[in-house]
Amino acid sequence: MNAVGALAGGSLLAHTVGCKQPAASQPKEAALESGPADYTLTIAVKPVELAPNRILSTATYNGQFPGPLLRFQEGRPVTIDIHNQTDTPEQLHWHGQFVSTDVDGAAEEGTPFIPARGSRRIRFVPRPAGYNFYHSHVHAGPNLSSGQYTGLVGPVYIEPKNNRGDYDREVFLVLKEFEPTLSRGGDMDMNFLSPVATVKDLKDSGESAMQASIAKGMPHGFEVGYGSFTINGRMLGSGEPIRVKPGERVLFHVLNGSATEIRSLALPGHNFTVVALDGNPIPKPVTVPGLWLGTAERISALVEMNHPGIWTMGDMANDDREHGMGIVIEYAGEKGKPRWIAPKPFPWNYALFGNSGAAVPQPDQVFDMTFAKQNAAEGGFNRWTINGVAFSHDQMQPMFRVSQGKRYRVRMRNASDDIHPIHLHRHSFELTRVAGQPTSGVMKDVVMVGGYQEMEIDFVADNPGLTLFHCHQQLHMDFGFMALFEYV
Ligand SMILES: [Cu+2]
Repeated sequence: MNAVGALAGGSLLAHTVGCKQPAASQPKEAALESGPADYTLTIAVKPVELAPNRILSTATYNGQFPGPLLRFQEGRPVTIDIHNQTDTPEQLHWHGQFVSTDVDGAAEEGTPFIPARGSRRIRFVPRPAGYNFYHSHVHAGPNLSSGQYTGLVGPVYIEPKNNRGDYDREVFLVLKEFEPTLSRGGDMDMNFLSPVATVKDLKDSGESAMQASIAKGMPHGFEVGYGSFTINGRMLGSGEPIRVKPGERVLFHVLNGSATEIRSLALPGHNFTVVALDGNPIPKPVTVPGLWLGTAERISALVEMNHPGIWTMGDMANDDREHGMGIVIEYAGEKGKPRWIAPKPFPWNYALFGNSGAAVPQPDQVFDMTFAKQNAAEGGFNRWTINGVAFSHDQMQPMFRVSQGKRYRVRMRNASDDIHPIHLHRHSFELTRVAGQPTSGVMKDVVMVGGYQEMEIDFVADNPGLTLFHCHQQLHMDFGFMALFEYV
């Protein structure tokens, strides 16, 4: 396979990326108006082959899923042409990067749309280093052919200026489902987060709201389920295996590109040594038996290939893995069918990756946020609120005010039983308290807040402009779970 980098098992990349390396000596401001772009991304509906005879039609970047792996150099400006060949305006969000509101790709912050049948050229300085991604950031609402339900997701790797790390090769993995459908599904049992402590008043208010809604005869709000599951756009067994040699040290860059789902990943007989979360190096590497990723989270983890065989690396949820969420790891010289062995359940605690009990600077101000669900309140969909307010796309009123240079703490309280992968645009935040447990040193841009739990994160207001804060679960963000910070 003639692929750029090592997007294992995926479709061909090299000839569709349309990139050229910008010369280091290129004048910094010359390229915006004229001349070729460094990269071109074309949004168009195309057929995508998930498995033999399993071909579906969805919006893609450059006719492929995932979109091309874009490798940027930290601090070196890039010019990108984005063409939209669909009939609906698009937003392309540079998730995890410290860019300006003009290019971030969020209409709520004021980024111009890429017009239907139109184009936009943008330029920005990629940073910070690490594994990020780009994706559609439009309001899909009930339309499961829009937003991140489509194939509009692609990986970005921003090379650090120095310190390449100790590994033999890199493999990029994009986890994503297709064929979404609505259901009145019940709650998914998701007991992997640790600590497990819930907060009584959050639980009481969430449960009484739910009971009141059911007593009024309301059904459960809609949930989204999927018909097919893929890693790098191929269902388990349909793509190229990842071919390894004993003793190799492989650095996996894993992205949960799902619109709505939490994913896990395990490789029988192997451990993962996590080195970065959401692209940011953690204080020290930590070895775990498997990975958990909320929507939009990324993990970079080293695996030492020291257990020869043919293995399925896949989601720990049997049903999802059997419907495609996996990829085969094939050691040189080994033969046979891929084997799957479930790992023992293990707790996933973000504080494991941080400095225990270490002090963090006092914030200049604390924002309290309570998240709540109004069951089936909006045309059968759950409506979501922050401090009692559902975000309105008609008004786009900022809810919180910050001043440049100050440090803020967001104390999040989840009065619902769902796990929410909470995302802050254009900034990173530091985890300071996870379900009551103090921590420091873990920098992220998405974090899962457990059902009826609390989480505290700190960020420094260092990138002026409207800043979007939202749950990254598309069904939640589209039905109210958003807020804007404004710099004053
Ligand atoms: Cu959510």
